[in-house]
Amino acid sequence: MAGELKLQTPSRRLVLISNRLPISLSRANGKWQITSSSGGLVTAMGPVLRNRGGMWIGWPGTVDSPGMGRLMDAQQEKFGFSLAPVMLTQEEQENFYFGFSNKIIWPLFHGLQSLCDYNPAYWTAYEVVNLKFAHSILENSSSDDYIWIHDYHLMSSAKYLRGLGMKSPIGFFLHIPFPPPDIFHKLPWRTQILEGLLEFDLLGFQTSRHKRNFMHAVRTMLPELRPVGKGQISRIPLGGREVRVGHFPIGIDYKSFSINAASPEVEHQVIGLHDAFPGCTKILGVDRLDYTKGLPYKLDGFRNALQNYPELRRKVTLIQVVVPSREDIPEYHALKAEIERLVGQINGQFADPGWLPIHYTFRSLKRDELLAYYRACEVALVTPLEDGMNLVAKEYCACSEPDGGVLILSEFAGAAAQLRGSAIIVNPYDLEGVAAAINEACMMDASSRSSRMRKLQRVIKDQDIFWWVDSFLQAGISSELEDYPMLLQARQGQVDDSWWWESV
Ligand code: ADQ
Repeated sequence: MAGELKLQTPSRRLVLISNRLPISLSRANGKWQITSSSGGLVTAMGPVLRNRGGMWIGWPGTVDSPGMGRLMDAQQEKFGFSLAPVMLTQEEQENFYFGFSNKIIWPLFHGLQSLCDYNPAYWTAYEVVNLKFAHSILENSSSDDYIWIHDYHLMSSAKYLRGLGMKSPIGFFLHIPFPPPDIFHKLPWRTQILEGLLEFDLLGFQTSRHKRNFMHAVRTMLPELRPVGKGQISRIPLGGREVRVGHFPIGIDYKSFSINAASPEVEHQVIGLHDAFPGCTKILGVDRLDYTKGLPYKLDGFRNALQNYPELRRKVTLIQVVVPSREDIPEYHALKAEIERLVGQINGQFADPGWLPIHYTFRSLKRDELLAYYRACEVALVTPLEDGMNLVAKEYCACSEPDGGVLILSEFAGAAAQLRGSAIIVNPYDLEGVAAAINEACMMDASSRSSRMRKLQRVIKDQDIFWWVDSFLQAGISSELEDYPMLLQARQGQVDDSWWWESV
């Protein structure tokens, strides 16, 4: 079946749909301000779509719409692909985005059920907005395009696209975990969500664990269906069609990270960081402000390391960067306050003249600055409580010095499935275990460090973002990488994507 599709449509245009466009608009003093959006999806897909051409459909971050069309057109040349805004009202944003997406699906799918607020108004808004997106996709695409919808905000969109008559194949990738059935079953709208997902032609998950959870939900809730296949791709026959279900671990643009991290501009900042923390092993944490990232546990684990291994005192510094995110949600304010309380407490408990245990930063970093942190820090501490993948872990390895940093990684990050052989794997809730891992990382000899890091880099380099896109599209429309010359060029380093990190 996939082969037939390839013959019919060898190089379809890619139409990518996500809740947010890769830029955010806001208005200050009557003037539009345009900034690039942050987050894993933008980092991953920006270069891909730019290299390949096509369209990105999503919300532009504002409810204000006069002149929007002109603004989008003006950005097109800069981006190398077109942007189509889906306008949402303030109320839709409240109930669909802050409500259903971020107060129900986000915590539930990360296994944090106690944080869910099952307000029925949120579900109504979710459906209304998914229908709105379906209309926009239909208006902005043709039957030759490959429609690739991203993430948990848009799980009902295929259902509405089918209702509006769309026949083309539609792919969907879930960037966050899919939970086990006992957690998924808590969702009052579980049947609608599951049936909505089965309207896509290809469903992609980050890991085999998340895929297995989904298949388990299908088997328990829809026992009449008979899925086949247990490998990377399973198939669910459904009347006259089938849904393919696979796991596709998202990668990074390895080459771009490793080349840029070794550039003179970054090197200059790396020297500055080494000078700023003389004689200290620098342990890096970079996390979006989010309760799934496990920041309070991480800080407690670090405190335990200083308590249990006194020889680490004055010899290590935790550089913790927290990137502002979802600041309009009250839980995130409380989390920020909790993090700052813990940082103050630990610094108060252990600081000595000339040594501060935790160097805490709460802001978005410029790209060079982020790369310099990745490059300069001898250890990375990545301990989410649950995470679809976690790109920071991969970016850290790509930027690491050739003689190697050490990655400490939560077993609940999707990245652990690929990196467990050479990272130090921890249970983020196990504070003694995290402390022991910090000690192990700081004490590791140079040859183990570099051999582990070389292995990590090999996996991340082989399974990079282009490999990921290619794997997904091959499964979706059976296209070869050669069908997409720009992708090939990007892999060969012929396309410059440094633009991506600059504010536009
Ligand atoms: P996130 O949870 O947003 O996304 P994550 O994997 O943690 O993504 O990556 C964060 C991204 O933000 C990284 O690419 C990083 O470079 C970038 N970033 C970090 N600091 C920044 C800064 N100061 N300014 C701008 N950007 C910064 C979701 C899922 C993840 C999954 C990704 C991709 O929750 O599990 O890995 O999608 O699928």
